[in-house]
Amino acid sequence: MAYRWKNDLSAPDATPEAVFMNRRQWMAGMAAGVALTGLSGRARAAGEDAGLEPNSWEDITTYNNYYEFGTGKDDPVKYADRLSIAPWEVQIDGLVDRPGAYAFKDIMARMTIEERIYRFRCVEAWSMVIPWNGFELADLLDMAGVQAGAKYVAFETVLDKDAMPGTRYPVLDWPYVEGLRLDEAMHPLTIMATGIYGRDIPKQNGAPLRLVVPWKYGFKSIKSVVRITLTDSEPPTSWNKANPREYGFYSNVNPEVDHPRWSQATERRVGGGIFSPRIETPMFNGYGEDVAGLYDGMDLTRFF
Ligand SMILES: Nc1nc2c(c(=O)[nH]1)N[C@H]1C(S)=C(S)[C@@H](COP(=O)(O)O)O[C@H]1N2
Ligand SMILES: [Mo]
Repeated sequence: MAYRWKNDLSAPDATPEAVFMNRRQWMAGMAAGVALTGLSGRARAAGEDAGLEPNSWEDITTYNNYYEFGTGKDDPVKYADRLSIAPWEVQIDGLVDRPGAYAFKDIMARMTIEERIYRFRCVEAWSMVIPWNGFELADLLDMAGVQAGAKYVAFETVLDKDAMPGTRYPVLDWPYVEGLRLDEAMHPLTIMATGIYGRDIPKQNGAPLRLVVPWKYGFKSIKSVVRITLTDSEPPTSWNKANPREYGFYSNVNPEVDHPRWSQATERRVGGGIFSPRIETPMFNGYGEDVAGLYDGMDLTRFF
């Protein structure tokens, strides 16, 4: 299957970046002609794309949005350590055959962890490239058994008021909630991330597992998920509830639909330095070839 390349980042004491570079050399070797079943030409090319040069561990783990810990980009790294993540359970319920509280460690034992190097585009018009480790959300949903009537998937973040100083303020209606249409959730690009650079995902990035939907604005990629509910109607989402004029349910990256207060045509790549030129934002964040078909016939200005 396309996109599926196995995670071989297992060397425990190498620095993440060093392990990662070895991996890239290995990928380059593959591109030079060694056959590997299942790795599509497109995925291979993407690994060598200059626009896919990953951000540093430092950038990815110190410049964060996680409003439960505060609205500053450095609040999550300051406070997220207060959150207890072990043991962790994910409640999977609604229109599924096997509802229940699934222990994170049992989920991990059953999922195939892969590496996905994805562009990540925040609605605030900054971006990064992040080498995630994780598994396809479709595999988790299959484990629970999606029933025929399910059309949407709702997600919820943990709410621990003692550990999360930001939740004392009604910036958003806590807990943070998000949602996807079922076909978006089942798409092979949609993952639950559990790692970055081969290490466990840090708390400020949404430990122990968070959604990543690379063709949508970053706020759809909900962190520290404790509940996944299969439903037959479009679930409420936090930013849409807070400001429906500015944040739609779909929130696909779209350079032609500006935010009411700023342009979405270009973005600032984090880590490039303040004088680095802005780069053009591609439709669907560059994943249109894979996902545009999900929206055939839809007016993406209306369903923004
Ligand atoms: N629970 C929760 N999830 C969240 C957020 C949040 O504030 N709370 N912020 C979102 C936004 S706006 C972005 S851009 C990404 C940021 O992910 P990162 O900090 O790992 O880069 O997380 C998203 N998921
Ligand atoms: Mo964001």
